[in-house]
Amino acid sequence: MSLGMGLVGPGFIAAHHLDAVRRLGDVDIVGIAGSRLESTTKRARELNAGKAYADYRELLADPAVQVVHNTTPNHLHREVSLAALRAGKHVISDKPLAATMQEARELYEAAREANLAHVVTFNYRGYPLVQQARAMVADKAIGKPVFVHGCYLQDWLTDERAYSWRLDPRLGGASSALGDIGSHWCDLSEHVTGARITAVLADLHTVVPVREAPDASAKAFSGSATRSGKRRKITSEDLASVLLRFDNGARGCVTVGQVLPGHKNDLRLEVNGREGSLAWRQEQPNELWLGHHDKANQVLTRDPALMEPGARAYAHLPAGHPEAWADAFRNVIADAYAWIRAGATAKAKPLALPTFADGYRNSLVVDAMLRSHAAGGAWQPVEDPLAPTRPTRKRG
Ligand code: SOE
Repeated sequence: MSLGMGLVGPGFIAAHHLDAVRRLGDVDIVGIAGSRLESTTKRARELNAGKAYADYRELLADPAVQVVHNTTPNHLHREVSLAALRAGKHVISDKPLAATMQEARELYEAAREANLAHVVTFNYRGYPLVQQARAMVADKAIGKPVFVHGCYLQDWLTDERAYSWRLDPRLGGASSALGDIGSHWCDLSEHVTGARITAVLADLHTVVPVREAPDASAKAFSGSATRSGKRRKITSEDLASVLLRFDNGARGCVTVGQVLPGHKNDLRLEVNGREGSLAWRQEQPNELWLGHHDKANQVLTRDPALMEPGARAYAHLPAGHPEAWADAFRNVIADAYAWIRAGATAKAKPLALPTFADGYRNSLVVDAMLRSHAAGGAWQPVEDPLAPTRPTRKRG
C-alpha cells in the first residue's frame, strides 16, 4: 500500500526529498506547503509535487498525508514538527533538529511519546562506505579508536555578497557553520565510532563580519546573491576549530568553515585505532582508505561483493558504477519509510537511521561548542539533562 507524504518548506533541499521518495516507488506525493500560496503553487508545478497548500496547517489536516517532510528554515522546525506529531503524522525533519537545544529537547520528548517515526536527515550516514566504516569499527577491524579527526569545509559563503538565512540567528539559530554543517560531522563521527563526544574546546570566528544582504532569500551554493546594497552585520561563525574528547577515551578534532575557497562540500572523517586506521571523504565517496602500520595501506573501492553485509544493503550498483550524494540521501529516506512500514517501534528502527534522539544529542554537542567559545575557549562538558542519572555510590 502506498503512503502519502507532504512537504513543508519548498526550498533547496525540498527537491531532493521529493526525488528520494519518487525513487522508492511506493510513496504518493500529496502536496507541498510554503509561506505564500502563489509561490508555492509555482513551485508545486515546477517540482510536479501535487497540491499547493496555503498554510502548513492545511497540509497537516489532510488525511491523505501520513508522513511530513519538514524542510523549513531552522527557526520553523519546532513549530512545524511539533504540530505534525500532534496531528499524528510521521516526521522527517531537516537538520539541525531545531534552532536551539531547548527546542530540540522539546521535539525529542514529543517524538518519544508519540509512537510515530521521527527522523532527522543526517544524510551522510546513508553512504555505503560510511556504513562499511561503521561496521569495521564495530567489528574491531582497526582496534580501539584513539583519534577521530576531520573537517567539513565549504566555500559558498566566501564572497561578502553571498548571503543565507542561516547567518541570521533569528532564522538559523545562534550557530551558523557549526549548526549547518558541523552538525553533520559530529553526527557522523559518533555514528561511525559508536562513541559519544563528552567534552569540547572550541574556537569560533567570523571571517566575513559584514555582508551585503540580498533582495530575496538566497539559496545555499547559489554564489553571490542579487545586489541590494544593504550592509548587514554578521555575528555567527563561518569558521570553527574544535578539540574533542570521546567517551571511549579517544581524542579528536574537527575544523568547520564555509568561507574556504576551493572547498565545495569537503567533509572528511578519519579514525585511527590501535590496530589500523580508516578515512572517508564525501567528495570521493566510493573509496575508503585503510591505513596500516605493518603492511601496505589499502583503498577499498565500493564493491558490494567486498563489503560487510549490513553495509552492502546501502550499495545498489556494482563496483565501478559510482554512487553519490543523491543515492546516500535516498538510502536514509528509504530507511525512514521502512521504519514507518514496520510500525515505527524502537525495535524496528534501522540501525543507520538518525532520529530525533540523535538530533537532540547533536544539538547538545553544538551547544557545548558555543558555550566553550563564549567561555574564552575552555573545555565544556556535553551534558544531557535527559540521560538517566547514575545512582551515586555511598562511600565508606
Ligand atoms: C549548505 O551548507 C548545505 O546545503 C547544508 O545545509 C547541508 O546540510 C549539507 O549537506 C550541504 O551543504
